[in-house]
Amino acid sequence: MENWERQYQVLAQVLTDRGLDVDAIKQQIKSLVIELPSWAVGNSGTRYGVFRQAGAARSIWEKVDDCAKIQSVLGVCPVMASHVNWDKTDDGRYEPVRDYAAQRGLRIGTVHPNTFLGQQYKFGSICNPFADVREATIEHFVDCVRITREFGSKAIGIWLADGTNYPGQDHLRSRKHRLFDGLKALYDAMDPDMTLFVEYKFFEPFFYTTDLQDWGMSFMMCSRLGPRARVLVDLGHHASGVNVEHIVSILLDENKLGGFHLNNRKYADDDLMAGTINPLELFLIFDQIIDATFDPTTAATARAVCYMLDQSHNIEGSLEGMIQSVMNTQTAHAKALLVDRAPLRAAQAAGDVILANRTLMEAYDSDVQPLLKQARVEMGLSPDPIVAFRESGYLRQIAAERGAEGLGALGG
Ligand code: RM4
Ligand code: MN
Ligand code: MN
Repeated sequence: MENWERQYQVLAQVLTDRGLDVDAIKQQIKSLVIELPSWAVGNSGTRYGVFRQAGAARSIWEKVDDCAKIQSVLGVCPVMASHVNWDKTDDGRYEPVRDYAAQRGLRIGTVHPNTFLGQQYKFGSICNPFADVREATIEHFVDCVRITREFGSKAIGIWLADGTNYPGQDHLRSRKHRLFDGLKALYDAMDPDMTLFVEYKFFEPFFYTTDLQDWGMSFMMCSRLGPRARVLVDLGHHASGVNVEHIVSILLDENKLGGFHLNNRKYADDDLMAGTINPLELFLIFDQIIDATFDPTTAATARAVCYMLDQSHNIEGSLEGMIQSVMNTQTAHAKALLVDRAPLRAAQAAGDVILANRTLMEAYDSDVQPLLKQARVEMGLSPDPIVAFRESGYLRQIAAERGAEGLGALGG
């Protein structure tokens, strides 16, 4: 028996003694699906440069292959999120991508329109002062609805790069009206069973104003659009010190939380691996979500939350970076499943600050790795997906097939 198996048995007994249903917890671990972003495989970089990776995906087919490989070691990522401009065939088609993904055991998840690559977007897309740019953007939106259908997906995730750089550059209230009109055009073009995720970000690529700058703006737009519009929280899109789990709790309570772009930040939109810089924050976010699953007024929203990675792997291998991020997310989720909620509520109601905080932190301090390993083994997987990935020799194989340019010390 492996060491972790013994640890699992002890943990399972402790949890059972506490009145928790260990099988139900494992079931929740197994069913937390995380979408893999097609745009995170392959080479990515910063504005200063790109460190090339051996065997980096060169085509949409290779991106699908890489996501399928990641899924084969994780088992909870059968979905690839898409950025429309980068995920089509050379002749501009999407169905072959969907079909190829299906052959590899993947479906296409959230479809992301692109309103930031193009000369026309200098002053924004739907908030642009020029009507022709706004109209062309709406045409792109309508096309994205068609693409979403062709992909067999039911979700569109919109992030707008719209903003201004200088005071006085544009009329801010007019931009707000243009923003709503553009989003409404997209919302109205969607099929009745499609959901729109509206993402916000406080700055970048513009620096004076950003039209969808915070959760309040996103929430306001979604509320006015209707029930199929929900807020998407990208963990890297807040200023330092912002309490993201508090935002999450409010959005859950309003039944307006749609999904996440998982990553981690130290300073700005750093797109680092999820759970690396601030694992406590990720745990506290999941704590809010799990807590909401026990409340009948928020349970459906909490259960329907869509999780995606949105990262940029600059120095770590992109495939290992994605695997590690999913594992870190699973760790935070599993810890949140262990929170002893009845004593926590009792301590809160009694104003016992110390006991309340201790009760929450007890879950955070628990070692959930044996539980995660057991859940993976029950799914027919290796207990450690990074080890399984390394042992598979996949990096060596793609480096040989696709070219070994830039192969580093850890290249496979
Ligand atoms: C943005 C935002 C979007 C992503 C683009 C590439 O900062 O996070 O979700 O699609 O970057
Ligand atoms: Mn994002
Ligand atoms: Mn971002």
